Amino acid sequence: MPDVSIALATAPLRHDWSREEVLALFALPFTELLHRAGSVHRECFDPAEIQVSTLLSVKTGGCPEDCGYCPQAARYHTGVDATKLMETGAVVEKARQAKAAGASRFCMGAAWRSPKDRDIPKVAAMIREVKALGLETCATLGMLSDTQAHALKDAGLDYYNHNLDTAPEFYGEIIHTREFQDRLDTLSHVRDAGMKTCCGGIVGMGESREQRAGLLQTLATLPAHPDSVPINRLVQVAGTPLAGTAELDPFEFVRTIAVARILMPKSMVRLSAGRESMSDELQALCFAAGANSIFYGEKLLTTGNPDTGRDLALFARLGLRPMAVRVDAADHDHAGTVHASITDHPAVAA
Ligand code: SAM
Ligand code: DTB
Ligand code: SF4
Repeated sequence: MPDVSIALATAPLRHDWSREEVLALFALPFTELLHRAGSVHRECFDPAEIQVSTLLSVKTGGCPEDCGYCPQAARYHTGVDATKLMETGAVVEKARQAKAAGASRFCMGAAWRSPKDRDIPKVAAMIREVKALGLETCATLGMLSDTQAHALKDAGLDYYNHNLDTAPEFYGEIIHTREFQDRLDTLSHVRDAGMKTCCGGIVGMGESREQRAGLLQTLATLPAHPDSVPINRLVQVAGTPLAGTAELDPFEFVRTIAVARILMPKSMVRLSAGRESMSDELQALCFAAGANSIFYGEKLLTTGNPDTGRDLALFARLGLRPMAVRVDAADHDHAGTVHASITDHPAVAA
């Protein structure tokens, strides 16, 4: 196994990928693409390690936005009831359970267009207490102002998730209540505040390969590669405009993961929403293509995820193990691995 810290210091990062280059990667013979992605993966990471994050919806439903995929938009009849922001104590208890189950990062999600300033102290209290458990903290709360981003950073927030969701030229077919540029602005506030970015998108929304390439090209040409890149496969929820969309070819999904890995070698590429309906074999192909992170726990925000027993059994069958908390970031100083709590999780140590 290569010395990860040396490999991280030497592997080149590019921020100038052209659409043609990205499409040429997509067009490679499948096995050649996997070989290249697997080689890049090995240069930067131990391919047997998977970063494990657990999600909690701290404020569910009732969202004023119109994202065509989302069960939490108030305007669609999806059966998701709107709730208030959870109490801090209840969130911390969920975080404790996630840690005990083997997660190293805890991500708190809210169905907001953007947080109100009065919400920030409440979310800050959650972040402080979750971090005090020894977990990495992540939040996804919608658009952030510069001041809000700094307040969350001061509370100890490590990562902020804000997705581009799709290519700039397809975006207007999916979301009408905020602009693509608004997303770029939030990401810039997050970076300027000194937090790590978690930014990816959704595939299987009826976009073309060119548009999948456009999403990845945009991610890989941001001022800094996102530290985590969630690749979600659309979870089709009855009542949303995208329910009934033709399923994406699973091999095309694997290609998307592989191209993301090649373009952003040092980022955590997360096999995100959509795993519940994937076979173990498809997930294994995604890991072989360079995915090295998952959401872990029975629920995403409002929809299902594989139960932890299935994931731990899959890890065991594939010889994978959870990654320890890392001091890392795609374009930041790579200080190597800080071994924390979970590599020896009893369920996978054998
Ligand atoms: N409201 C905030 C926002 O939109 O940024 C945070 C929560 S929102 C649910 C986070 C992300 O979840 C979205 O950007 C989208 O990428 C993903 N997502 C939502 N519904 C999904 C679905 N049905 N299938 C796949 N991904 C989904
Ligand atoms: C991300 O890219 N995917 C996660 C997380 N970031 C917040 C959310 C997936 C949500 C899937 C639909 C649901 O469970 O409501
Ligand atoms: Fe609201 Fe976020 Fe869902 Fe869009 S993705 S409707 S902003 S919760």
